[in-house]
Amino acid sequence: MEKTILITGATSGFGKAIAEKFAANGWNCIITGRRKERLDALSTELTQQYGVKILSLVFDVQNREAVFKAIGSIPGEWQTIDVLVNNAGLALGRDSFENADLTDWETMLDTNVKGVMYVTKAVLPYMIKRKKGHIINMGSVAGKLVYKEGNGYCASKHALDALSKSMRIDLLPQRIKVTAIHPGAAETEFSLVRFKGDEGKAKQIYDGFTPLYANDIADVAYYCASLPENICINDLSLSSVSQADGIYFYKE
Ligand code: NDP
Ligand code: 8X3
Repeated sequence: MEKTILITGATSGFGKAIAEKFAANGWNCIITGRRKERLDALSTELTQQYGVKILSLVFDVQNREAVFKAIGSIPGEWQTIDVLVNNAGLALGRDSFENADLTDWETMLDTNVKGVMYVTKAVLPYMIKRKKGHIINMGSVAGKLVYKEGNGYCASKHALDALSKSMRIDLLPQRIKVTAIHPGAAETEFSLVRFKGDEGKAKQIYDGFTPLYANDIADVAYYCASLPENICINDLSLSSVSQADGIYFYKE
């Protein structure tokens, strides 16, 4: 039977790798993000390479109306969403609390927390109708432990951790699985975004150790989504072998 996954933030990093992994295994994918040209390129790649069906939706997860409009307009044959991956997210800045930028804080909370609330609320009616579904939220080590100058980002991922727990409890009667994946440092465009295009600063984050890569996260997400109906991985933390948690690294 055909399966469908909806992935937010599929234009880069984890989201793109997750789309590639699931498409390679025959899943139809609803890919979303703000950068249409990247979604178009990914759609072509996945259709040509794997012969699966792709639906692209361009919207900003911060925009409540846009989220409900885009997801509410998904055609009938696409509404049987088996897996939703709430992956779109970002960090902005790495400054001490008194110097951190208020707009950066707002953007992180609007994207990483409210964005997940909007998208999940919009997708849930499709899952509840079938009493079936799996929500995978992309948390972080920053949602488990607060590190120096992590303020707004750590707060957003801690909030997401609480949201994942809340969804898991409230959705029990609906038979909907909720998995929170908490990766450590992974080399994607994440640090380039965090340091606002400063390539030197972004690269430094991954100096001296082998980080995780987007494919690693895609493999883990695929594993979580491939387990038998009766099993749910609730909470999964992973990191490079050189990272113990959000604070301790072994760099050479
Ligand atoms: P990337 O920057 O490579 O990808 C981020 C994705 O999120 C892009 O596709 C981007 O798409 C999308 N996105 C960001 N803001 C919005 C928005 N407002 N509306 C819609 N889409 C948005 O980073 P990663 O792949 O590394 O990050 C993915 C997730 O994983 C994030 O939630 C991040 O916090 C988390 N994470 C990352 C880790 C890392 O070290 N890389 C570790 C732990 C967690 P577009 O710009 O086209 O809209
Ligand atoms: C991204 C990993 O260590 O920058 O969530 O918070 S970290």
